[in-house]
Amino acid sequence: MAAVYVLNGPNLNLLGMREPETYGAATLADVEASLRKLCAARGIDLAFRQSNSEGDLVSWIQEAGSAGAPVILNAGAYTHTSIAIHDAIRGAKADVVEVHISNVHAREKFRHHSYVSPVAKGVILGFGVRVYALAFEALFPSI
Ligand code: CA2
Repeated sequence: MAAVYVLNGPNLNLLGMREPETYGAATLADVEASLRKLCAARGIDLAFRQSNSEGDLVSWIQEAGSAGAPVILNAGAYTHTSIAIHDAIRGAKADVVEVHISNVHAREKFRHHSYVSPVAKGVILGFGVRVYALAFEALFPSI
């Protein structure tokens, strides 16, 4: 069975609980539920995870690579700091779609650089939590 990993980094467990003006009202559980529907309709296995720890994200990227499964990755603030995540993506050779809920380029300068983008297959950002479904469609086109 085809599989997809959806990996979420630090503080994304707070989605829908704070800063709705930046991140919207949907919770991470809402995002997971909508992706579970998309995956069920297509017979795709979903590994949906969140961690505040960089090492967990590195291990899960390696796991996806070993399974030959693509990754939808919102690495949160580690996007802007983590050479370890960059190296994990490069080493795993998994297709990674980088997503961000907010338009990071319209925000603080420190959010403009991504260590993920150079090793990602593509980047989708700024459309709220819809970026997850858009990334799914990019990986598993239905039209
Ligand atoms: O826009 C995105 O998806 C981000 O990856 C979110 C990260 C941020 O560090 C990136 O620059 C852009 C932060 C996630 C924190 O999420 C919160 C949600 C609600 C309340 C507080 C934080």
